[in-house]
Amino acid sequence: MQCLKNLVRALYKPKLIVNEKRKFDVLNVIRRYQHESDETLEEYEETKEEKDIYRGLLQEYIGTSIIGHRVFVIQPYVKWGVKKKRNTTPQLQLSEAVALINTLPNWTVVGEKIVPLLSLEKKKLIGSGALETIKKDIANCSSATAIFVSTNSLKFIQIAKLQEILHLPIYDRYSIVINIFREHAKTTEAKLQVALAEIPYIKQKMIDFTNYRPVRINHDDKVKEILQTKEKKIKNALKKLKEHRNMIKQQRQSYGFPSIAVVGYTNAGKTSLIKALTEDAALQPEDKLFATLDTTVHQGLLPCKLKVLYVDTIGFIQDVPETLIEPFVVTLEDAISADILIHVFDISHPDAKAQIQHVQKTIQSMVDENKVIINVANKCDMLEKQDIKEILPDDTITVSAIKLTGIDLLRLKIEEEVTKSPNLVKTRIRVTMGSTEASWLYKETTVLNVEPDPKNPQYLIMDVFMTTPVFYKFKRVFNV
Ligand SMILES: Nc1nc2c(ncn2[C@@H]2O[C@H](COP(=O)(O)OP(=O)(O)OP(=O)(O)O)[C@@H](O)[C@H]2O)c(=O)[nH]1
Ligand SMILES: [Mg+2]
Repeated sequence: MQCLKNLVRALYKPKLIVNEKRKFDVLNVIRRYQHESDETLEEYEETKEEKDIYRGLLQEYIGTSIIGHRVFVIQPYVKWGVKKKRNTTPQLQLSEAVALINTLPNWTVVGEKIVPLLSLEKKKLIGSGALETIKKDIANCSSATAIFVSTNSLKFIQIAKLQEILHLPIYDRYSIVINIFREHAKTTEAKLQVALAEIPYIKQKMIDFTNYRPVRINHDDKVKEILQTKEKKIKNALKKLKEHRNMIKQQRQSYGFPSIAVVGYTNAGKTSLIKALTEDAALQPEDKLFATLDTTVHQGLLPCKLKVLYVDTIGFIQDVPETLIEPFVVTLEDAISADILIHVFDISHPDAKAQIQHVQKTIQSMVDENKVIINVANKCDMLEKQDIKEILPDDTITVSAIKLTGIDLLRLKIEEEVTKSPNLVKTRIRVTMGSTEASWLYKETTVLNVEPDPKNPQYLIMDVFMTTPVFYKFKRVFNV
């Protein structure tokens, strides 16, 4: 991925000497970046017939979350062989499956079962004996209305067979996560991304269905065409949003804020950490998976008075097909092109190791190897000191975003990394007191310290931070 180190990042001045006009402009840029999707809403057109047909497809293949369900959760796992997961346990996977269901309003878990399998490919997925037991378990639990098989994505034939035997609607991780996304998508961009993630699932299920019952193919060309067209329209609408976002991004960079993207597993505390770092009371962390779907930007101040932007991002999760997260990856890649990454993880989570590894593996392919990544172990307030164990990656900073433990240390670490950037100039400049040079430096750079020149009090010695392009601009403008 393109490294952005060579991009212009002009620095900003300290709080005491903020230029009011510019302050307004900068805040405006940030605000627009945060709400860009709403402002540039260009809904694609759809006829009533197209909408109705699509709604029917959604209902048929993904199901709806509105009325809620009483769910029996089945956690299958591969007992041995290459497909066996080695960095987690079926029990931990089941806990995540239950958390996914609990994230949906009006959905509750009424029963759960871990099922060992030899493979996830069988037509019925689960052997007849185990299915009989599950049938009894379901009958014994208080009136389940749906079954969640917590595996990546089931084939249509598997869904059909399980449905036939268990007489309840079947959901897989893809369809559950889509329902959560739909529930949490607030901006147009997030809504479009969710819609784009639905289509491959519906298409795949339609193909599976055709293969399953070749004689009864009833997916006419019209339905296929509607899906194709919808996909194209969504992609176009997203492209327009992306162009707009790029424009905002360039504006943001021309204001010269170093940016720090906060990434991590869902529910690790990304939003809480940004809230702690920026003291932005408006941020609302939630105990939900995928509470944040949109990339938002928040301004913070480092101890040296340098302003930085923290970028909040969508969380990662294991065991979901790539097509599900693909529409979000574009935005994520955009976000993590920030100058620095913070990888935050929930150190108190029993599955922390697998979660850390999953995030590391995913971001590895998105960033270049020189990217500075600060590892942050969050929720240390939930653990005894001696429990903070050997799973921590090197140089991890341990914090509690809620209790604010370690936050000052983290700010210093961020400052250390940001100021190391080859694109930043920290220098001492001697200017005449009250001169245009002095005002220019106040306006265009971060002034760290000012004192009268001991040799000649008519002069000021200014310690300033600025980006290389701003430094050259200063030289050019004042011919020094
Ligand atoms: N005890 C404790 N809880 C925390 C801490 N940080 C965050 N939490 C809680 O963890 C939950 C998730 O926090 P968020 O900040 O929303 O997590 P996130 O990573 O942004 O989650 P998504 O946006 O859903 O991916 C919330 O209930 C927070 O209150 C912490 O340091 N200690
Ligand atoms: Mg969040």
